[in-house]
Amino acid sequence: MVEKLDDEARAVLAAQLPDWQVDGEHLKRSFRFKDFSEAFGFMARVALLAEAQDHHPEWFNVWNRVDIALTTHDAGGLSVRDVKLARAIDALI
Ligand code: H2B
Repeated sequence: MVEKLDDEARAVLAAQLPDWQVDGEHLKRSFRFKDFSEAFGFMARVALLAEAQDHHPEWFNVWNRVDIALTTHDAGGLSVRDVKLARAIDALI
């Protein structure tokens, strides 16, 4: 069972993941693309990462916009799995 991040680990998230916002028990980032095709292609690549990590985003798409919120349902909050997936998503951009 994965553990929630402790206060010390949460305190360094902003420095570790400067493009993500910590919002309660979620890590959030919004992406804008040229059009729907680019946005959906990105989502497909994220989906493959998510499957490989067995860790899945909460997300919302409208045309060229993709909003991603990461949390660990099994832990009831943020865990290292969210940090790992956020880093992998950043590496796609
Ligand atoms: N994704 C997220 N975001 N949190 C989880 O706790 C989680 C998941 N658990 N994907 C995984 C799948 C779990 O349900 C399966 C059984 O491994």
